[in-house]
Amino acid sequence: MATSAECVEELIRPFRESLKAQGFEIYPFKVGWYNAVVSRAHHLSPPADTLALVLVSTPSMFERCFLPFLQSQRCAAVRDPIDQCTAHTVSSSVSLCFPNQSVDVSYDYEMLPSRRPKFLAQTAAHVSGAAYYYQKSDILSPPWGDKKMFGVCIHPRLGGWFAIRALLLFKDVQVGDELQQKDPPDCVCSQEDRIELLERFNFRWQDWSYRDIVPTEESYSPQQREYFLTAPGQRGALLRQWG
Ligand code: GSH
Repeated sequence: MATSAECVEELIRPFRESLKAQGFEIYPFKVGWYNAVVSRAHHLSPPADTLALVLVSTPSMFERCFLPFLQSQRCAAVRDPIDQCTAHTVSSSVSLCFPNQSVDVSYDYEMLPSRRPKFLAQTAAHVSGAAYYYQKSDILSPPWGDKKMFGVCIHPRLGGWFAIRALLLFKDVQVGDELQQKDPPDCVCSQEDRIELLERFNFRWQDWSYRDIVPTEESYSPQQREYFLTAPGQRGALLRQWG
């Protein structure tokens, strides 16, 4: 099925709204935009015009979706509760909103047999316009010599207070030229700020200061901070303490 940009928006609107109410955002893009910037080994296999969506969790996901999900599990010990909550939410919304579409979902926590991630989350976020992926190559004279520096995505409204959760491929939906690629907002524009961002992310990521490199509309609540600052093995005990 060939689809125009308005049709894409129409097609995904109910899904966008359902996920927004649960603290997630979606951003559409075409497989070809992603494949143009990754090595062949990371290529997604559908044709270039295939519709894809990247899913990100916003700060309110924790209160709107995760805590209610835990309640619904009636205290059953859930392994990987964050991942399970995301998978449960996405698969329910996909079946509800796209009952007749073939939608292939890859999650951020899934690996291929080669141990490669199923998709490069930060690249998907960048090409979709969701969040700018700042890398060492964005610095004109990097002060770190040959040192490997990991890149990081910054969202224009959420800074670093979000997470990239999934990639959805709509194998039967081909999009025409009406869907135009837009650069993500370049919210960390100066060289000094980009250097500061990569240094905070690579040398002090645990203090989370990289997340506040730009002013944000929302950030994680104290309860959510406590949860994510607790080692995954200790989170069960924390949840029991919260009752
Ligand atoms: N696999 C565990 C679970 O499913 O509960 C851990 C999940 C987890 O803590 N994921 C991190 C996360 O959501 C990495 S994406 N962090 C939120 C953040 O860093 O903003």
